[in-house]
This record gives sequence, structure tokens and C-alpha cells, in this order.
Amino acid sequence: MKDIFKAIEDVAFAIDNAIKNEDLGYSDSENSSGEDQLKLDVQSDKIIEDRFASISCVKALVSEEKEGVMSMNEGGKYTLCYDPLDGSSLVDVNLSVGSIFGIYEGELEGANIIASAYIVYGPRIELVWVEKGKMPTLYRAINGKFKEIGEIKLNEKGKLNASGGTQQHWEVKHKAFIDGLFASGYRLRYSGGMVPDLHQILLKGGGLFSYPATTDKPDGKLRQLFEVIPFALVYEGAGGQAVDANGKRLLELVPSHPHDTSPCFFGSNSEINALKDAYGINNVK
Ligand code: P6P
Repeated sequence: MKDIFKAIEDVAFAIDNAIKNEDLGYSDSENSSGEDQLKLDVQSDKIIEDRFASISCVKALVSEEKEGVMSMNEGGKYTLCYDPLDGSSLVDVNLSVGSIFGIYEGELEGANIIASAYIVYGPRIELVWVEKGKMPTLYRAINGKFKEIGEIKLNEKGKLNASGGTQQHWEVKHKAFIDGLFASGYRLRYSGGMVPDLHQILLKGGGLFSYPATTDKPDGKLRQLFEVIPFALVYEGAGGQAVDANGKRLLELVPSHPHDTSPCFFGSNSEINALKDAYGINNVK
């Protein structure tokens, strides 16, 4: 696992450099979700694939930017599922973006994630690493090296509300719940970048991030293997919760296809329990 962590540190600096110095234009291709690919998406994906190909414990790679599973090392134990540059369309307006990594052992499903990490490319490069059953740890790049800053713990109740998805497509119960949070004093913190939006809630004491089922995206938008499950490990490790629209833990998801999505809610206990009440799912076992 140390080899994987070191590789993530290396790709963090390589992708940050690409963000700051390379072409921001669109490539002539689409990813597996039918989204136009920026040249940066393709380049970030290649940086990760090339760096991880040499790690003997990595059996396979699954990228949000590509279809299927890429076999790497036959004797490897782990499959790395990753989103090389999440929210990349925000780069051309100079907002923070990120990379997300899920490390799985066995079948690709929530129960088999054993570690996850994400990188935030912002005014500073920051990296969060978590292993199953442990608390997440924050690292910050200082003078070209990552320095351990400390463990991340969510408060029982927060103040921030990151409400994703197009409001006109929200279900009535979701709109009533989100409006209720704002009416009780929560502050909107939403950039459209999953990584900085979830990172902010983690570091600023808690709250709620929601990307619900909507009439235009009934299965949500965020991908289970590369985005939702890795962040669920981080949020549960920080003492919060991460559930779907039925109140089921996102760490219990079993995708039928590598690019499956799920409605997702991440947050402090108070906000997630309030969501379960609003959705009438509080007695979910
Ligand atoms: P919306 C970025 O495209 C992304 O995949 C996530 O990073 C982000 O949370 C979400 O989509 C934003 O989607 O529909 O709110 O713009």
C-alpha cells in the first residue's frame, strides 16, 4: 500500500503541473459517460496509468475516462478505480478540481474498498488518505513535498450545505428538505467540483453534501466506483455518514457496471439523520 500512496503523491505534482501549464482545450473524444473530454482529462488519465503500471501490487486499473478494466500486473492484489480529474471543466474558470482514487481488493463493490484517497488542486495541493476502519489523514504539499497535517474528524453537526443537481429537477421532498436547512441558517457552499466541495465540509466542521436522484438523472450523476464509494470511506472514517436515497450505506453499493452512478448524501450525523427523517427512511437496517 505504501507504493500506492507514493504513486499518488507523484501524480499529484505531475497533474498539478499539467493543470497550470498545459492546453485547456477539448479533445475530439468522449469518456464512457458520454461527456466531452478535455485534453487535460486525457493527459491526467495517462499520467496515472503510466505511474501505476509499474506497481507490482496493482492488478488492474479502472478509469472514469475509459471503458472496461485495464489489466496491469497478474500477481497484483488491488484494483485501482480512479477519476483522474474530477470537475475538470472548472479549470478554465480557475476553480479547484481534484483526483479521486478507490483501492479495492476482490470484486469491485463497496464492501471491498480497503483504502481511498483524493487530491485537491487549489491554492495549495492537498491530499487525503484513508484506510478501512481508520480516520482519514490530511497531507499538504509544502516546498514540493507532502507534509502530514493531521487526522480529520467531522463535528456531530455542521453549518455548510452543498446542494447538487439542477434544482428544477429535484423531487419535492428533497427541495423541502434543502430549503429547510437554509431556513435554519445553513450556508450554501457549492462550486460544482465534488472534491473541493466535500473537502470543504470535512475541514470546516461538517454539514451536508447532496447529489440526489433527479427527474433528469434518476440514478444520480456521481459514479459509484470512482467517486461515491471512495468518499464514503473518507466520510465514515471521519465519523460522519454516507448514504443513498434509501438510507443504505454507500459502502454497501454493488455496481453492476463500472460506470454505474448513485444518488449520494455525505455529511455529519445530525444532517444525515435529518435527511433520513425527511425521506422517511430512518428505520433502514
Ligand atoms: P452539477 C463535476 O462535473 C461533477 O462530476 C462533480 O465533480 C460535481 O459534484 C458534479 O458533477 C456537479 O454536477 O449537476 O451540480 O453541475
